[in-house]
Amino acid sequence: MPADSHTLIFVYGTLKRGFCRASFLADQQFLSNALTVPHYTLFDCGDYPALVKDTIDGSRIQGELWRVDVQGLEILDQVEGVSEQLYARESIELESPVVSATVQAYFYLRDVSRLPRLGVCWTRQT
Ligand code: PCA
Repeated sequence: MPADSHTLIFVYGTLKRGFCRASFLADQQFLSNALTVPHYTLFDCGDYPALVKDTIDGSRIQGELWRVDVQGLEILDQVEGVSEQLYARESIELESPVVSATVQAYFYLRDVSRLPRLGVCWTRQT
């Protein structure tokens, strides 16, 4: 990947503006508020939310769309525990805004069977 390339990231939890990990996006570009297609579910991990794919019983999840550079993406992957397999950064489908490029989000990899389901928008202040 060339050093000047960027990735579109949908954030839905602690990375959103005003929440506890927002500072990790301070040098990146906020594009807009965003809404996924209705194929995802949010679960409550306590201090942060867990997004999983759910094409049967999913919802439209609210979040934000950001344009992140290579260095920023490395930091986000660390913060979100990608190497510990807490989250994996994978493609997500948005309903709005309509973007032709691939958008990625952090999907939760651990067991959600005992976690409470959240609504369509995570708003916990920490
Ligand atoms: N941080 C990432 C994934 C879950 C979380 O709390 C985000 O805001 O998208």
